[in-house]
Amino acid sequence: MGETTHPDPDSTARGPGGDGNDPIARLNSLNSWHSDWSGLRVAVVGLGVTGFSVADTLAELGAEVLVVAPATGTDDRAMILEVVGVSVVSDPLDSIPAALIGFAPELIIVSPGFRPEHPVLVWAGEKQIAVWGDIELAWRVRDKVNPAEWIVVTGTNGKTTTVRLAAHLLAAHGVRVAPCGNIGVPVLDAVRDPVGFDVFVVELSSFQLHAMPRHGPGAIHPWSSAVLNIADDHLDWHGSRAAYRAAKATVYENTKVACVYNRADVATVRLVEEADVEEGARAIGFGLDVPGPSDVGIVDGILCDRAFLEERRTSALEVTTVEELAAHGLGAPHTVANVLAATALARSYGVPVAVIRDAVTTFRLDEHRIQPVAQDGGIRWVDDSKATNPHAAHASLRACESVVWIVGGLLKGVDVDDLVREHVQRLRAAIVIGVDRVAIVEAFRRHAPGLPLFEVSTRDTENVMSAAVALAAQVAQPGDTVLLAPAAASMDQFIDYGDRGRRFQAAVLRHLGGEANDGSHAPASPDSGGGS
Ligand code: UMA
Repeated sequence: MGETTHPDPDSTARGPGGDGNDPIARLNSLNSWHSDWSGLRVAVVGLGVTGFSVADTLAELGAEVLVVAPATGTDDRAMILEVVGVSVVSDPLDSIPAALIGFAPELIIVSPGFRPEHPVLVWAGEKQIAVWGDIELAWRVRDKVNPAEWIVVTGTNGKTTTVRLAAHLLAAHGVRVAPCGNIGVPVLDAVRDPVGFDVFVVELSSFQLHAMPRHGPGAIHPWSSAVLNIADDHLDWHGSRAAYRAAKATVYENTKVACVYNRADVATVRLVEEADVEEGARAIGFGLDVPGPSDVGIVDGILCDRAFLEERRTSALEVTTVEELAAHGLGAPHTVANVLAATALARSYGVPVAVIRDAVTTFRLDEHRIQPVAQDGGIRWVDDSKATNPHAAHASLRACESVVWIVGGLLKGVDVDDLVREHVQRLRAAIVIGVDRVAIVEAFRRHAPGLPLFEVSTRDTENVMSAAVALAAQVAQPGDTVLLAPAAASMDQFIDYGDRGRRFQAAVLRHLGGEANDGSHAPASPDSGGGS
């Protein structure tokens, strides 16, 4: 995926644009908004946020577009696209839709959620049809208004915070900046914004990175790039840890100015060392420890830049203090690390430290990211629904002393054993939700056999959180934190992590307002790993 390959002679019988030219050459020539995209037959697979932006863009470019996606039904997206001349075929995509075969696409653009072994992508490989992701298309057409520089960010955790922070710091310096990508705003929407931007700060997921080529006209050349950390996540999608890491590595390729890595995470150091970058690009380390030359870090509670100054061998620039960050809700260690990474990215684009010092005081963290919900009777209720993998849950558990932990969801092939073992001492009780409960309950059975353990077995989205909150309220004691940090994805029972967090918050507020629980829970029996 992500590379242009030789099209099947049958599937290109009509030839690109009907003129019989070499299809590879034509795709390679499509490296500008102003290239000739007319008549190019493109199939767009998936019609979520990404598929819509891709199909709409291609229609505007004059391509012939077919969208294939499951259950487009009453979706407004399909109706809007049909108005602009896009054909939309609703199909479960368990096999190859006849409409797709008949369309004989010259190019397929796939949404990030589709796994490489999806039948449509396997078929494309067999037919040697080129497959791109939306990021590749966005890069090629980035010059619609004016070609913004790209600052790209990936990592297992902290991406969205760091992207928003970096954009906030750049904006404070008067840079016209758009945060986009996996953050929820397709890059193509930013590219087509008539205002035009100087910089895009692009959050890239491992799915998007997997689809990106490292060389050729579709390969991005970022101004700066960052990998914040690498821990196990999405292993079911990628098939292996090595494949997940390899996808993340793509982010550093062809960087022009600064490759930002995490000194505390050796995997990110290795990725920088292995990257092919442009002449003059520098490696910049960030971390909570004392910075060396070419690093940002902390000395005696002061965040320092020792990277972007001439005299970096002998001196450092003071950015802000940990105390100041804590006063503005940014004091958790992983958030400080995100501030340092965002600082490095902003400094690479010339934002002065004085601007950064002021700007961090006006930044607010996203909802559902270690968000305090309520405090009542000495018990804190905290929503970290954004903790969708063990690495993120570890960061929030470590910030609490005594925890009633609401955990579970869709594990995505990731092991929670180490996480449970590491935090068992700080747990008052655990409440396990979601479809993948067995692996979690077994981890508790192994590492915390005496811990009060409850399972919420209801599959009813409306009741999961009220049941979990009612159980937590029964066991929590003054001084405890009731922490929703699922270490798992939300899509088994909720629309997304935001939905999961909102339902948790609503259940907490309802409970504290005195509503009774609905009784759809049960303590785990000894057989299912339950404690007392
Ligand atoms: N679909 C299928 N079969 C599949 C996969 C998807 O039918 O095998 C369907 C989906 O039901 C959906 C459509 O195809 O109707 C497109 O789905 P998609 O999953 O590719 O999602 P988009 O709506 O296009 O959103 C994507 C990102 N989603 C994923 O990567 C799963 C969004 O990231 C991103 O904000 C958006 O593009 C814009 O770039 C979300 C996410 O969960 C927040 N990302 C993961 C993460 O951060 O861990 C990677």
